[in-house]
Amino acid sequence: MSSYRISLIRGDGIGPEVVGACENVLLHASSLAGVSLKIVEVEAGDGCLEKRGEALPQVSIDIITGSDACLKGPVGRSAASVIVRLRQELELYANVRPARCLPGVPALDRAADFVIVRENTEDLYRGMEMEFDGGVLAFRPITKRASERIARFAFNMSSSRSLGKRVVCVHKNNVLKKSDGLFLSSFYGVAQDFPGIAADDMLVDSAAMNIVRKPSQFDVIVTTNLYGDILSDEAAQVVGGLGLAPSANIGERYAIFEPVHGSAPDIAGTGRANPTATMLTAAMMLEWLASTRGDGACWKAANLMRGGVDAALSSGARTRDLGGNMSTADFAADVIGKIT
Ligand code: GGG
Repeated sequence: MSSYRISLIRGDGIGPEVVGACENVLLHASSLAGVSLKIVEVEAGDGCLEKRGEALPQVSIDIITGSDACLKGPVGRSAASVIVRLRQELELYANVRPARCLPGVPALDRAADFVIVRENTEDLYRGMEMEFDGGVLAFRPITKRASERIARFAFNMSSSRSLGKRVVCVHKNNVLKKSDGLFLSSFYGVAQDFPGIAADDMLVDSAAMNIVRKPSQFDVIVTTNLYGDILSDEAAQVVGGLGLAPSANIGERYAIFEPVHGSAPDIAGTGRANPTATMLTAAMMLEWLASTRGDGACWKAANLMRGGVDAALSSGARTRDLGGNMSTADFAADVIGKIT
């Protein structure tokens, strides 16, 4: 039986509920597939800040880097001190956010099936802001190295997918001539190495419109950090909502998996949160373990998790965000019942 250490950040707000529900499904599917997971708790986020005076203590980073993968729930007001810092410190340069329809869940376009690949280490998210002349200056670093690295990741992702074989670079180079100009020219440079994949580009405002107008035209979108953050919420809504949207932060050595949604403090503790996004996120984690470790049992566990979610949704199981009345825990129990 293969065995992995999974570091687990439960997060704030609805985090502990969705992560707890997901954990039960993850452990069930993994043990059926012959994968043993040792869960190691990691303190991070608003609760940790209150208790220890820092949102991300060094000991938490050490546990994450000492584990095989990290599963993270949403963090509240300290998100920048936790996930944005982890992305930069661990060089988790690719943020992968798939938008895929799920059985029986209404979507704007059922043919939509695309992935947003967001550069995760640069842009305004470097947090380089300073007071200046009674106002504020914000710096937006964009480098050739990071732009080429994320473009290569996006082309490789497109070549691994069965659909589309098209990568669209999203930018705003008609206004941000130097920064987005460099991102775009780096993209077309890398495109030369992938002659079998169509390379195209789109202004970010036009992309925002086209994701709603005709999402099925997209296979892989590659973009900078802030545009990717915004467009991925829009993409999630196109295929059913934020309660269903998973994501992965991938680097050369480490990877952290988290739902796209935030900590939703308004519904925390009510049992109303949809744990599907976290479950699909855990399935992405198992797939990453499968591909980086060459472990077929992890593929099996990932497929069991996805199959359980699909079967539960197909049979009409629904949390409140999707018009049903199931609680977070009841939905998880339903998914577990479907995994045999
Ligand atoms: N709108 C969804 C949400 O609140 N996501 C959490 C978030 O903003 N995380 C920071 C990030 O993804 O960069």
